[in-house]
Amino acid sequence: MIILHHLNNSRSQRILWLLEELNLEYEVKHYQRDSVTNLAPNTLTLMHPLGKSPILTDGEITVAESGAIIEYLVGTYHKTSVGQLVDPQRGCEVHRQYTYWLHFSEGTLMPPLVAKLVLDRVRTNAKPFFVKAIANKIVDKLMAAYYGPIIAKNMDYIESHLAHNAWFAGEELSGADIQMSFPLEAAVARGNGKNFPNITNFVDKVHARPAYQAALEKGGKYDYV
Ligand SMILES: N[C@@H](CCC(=O)N[C@@H](CS)C(=O)NCC(=O)O)C(=O)O
Repeated sequence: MIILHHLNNSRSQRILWLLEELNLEYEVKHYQRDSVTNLAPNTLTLMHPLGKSPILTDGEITVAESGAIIEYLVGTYHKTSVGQLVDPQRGCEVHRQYTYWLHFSEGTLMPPLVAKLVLDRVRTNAKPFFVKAIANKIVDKLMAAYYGPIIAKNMDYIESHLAHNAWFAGEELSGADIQMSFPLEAAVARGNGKNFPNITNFVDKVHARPAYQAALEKGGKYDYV
């Protein structure tokens, strides 16, 4: 039996979506973030030493890392599934695009977004007021000189890719779209969609899919829809 170890409001939501697109039978084990630290509970480390979600178990097999989980599920179950998701075959441009975006999501797009999230928290939580003033100045400098331009460049790049492609690997839905969905829906939910109509359209298209809606029901409250 496939079990998804699912943390609320997390990257794990996209694995639920994939499980639904593949029409697989699975169980969800729910974990709640700490209300103060936002971290995962220690019980997740029983499944994998790093205790980060998503983690998938399939009988004796344990897989961590969203990209690895997507490759595992598509590689193991695509042949027998009845969904619309494609499994691009090696050696063609669609596969190269699939691999590129599968890695781009966590390798290039997420790190500066996570850094921004952490810096925003520093800004919010710095106390007392004179420390806050200094913290704000440092955060502003880091954002202006480094993370801000990187995030803008990444978003522009994605926006122009989606101007010419229905989905990330071309004309059909693939695991690359599953992997790209989380950072893009988080960006749109935080109000960054207005400058990126193609990204907004992608997120809307994802949210309209019956499999995505089914995944939402299984996952519980999710802040990025
Ligand atoms: N690159 C990993 C990142 C995993 C990750 O950082 N997950 C977050 C949820 S979005 C998490 O578990 N955070 C809670 C914590 O770090 O305690 C993946 O794509 O699976």
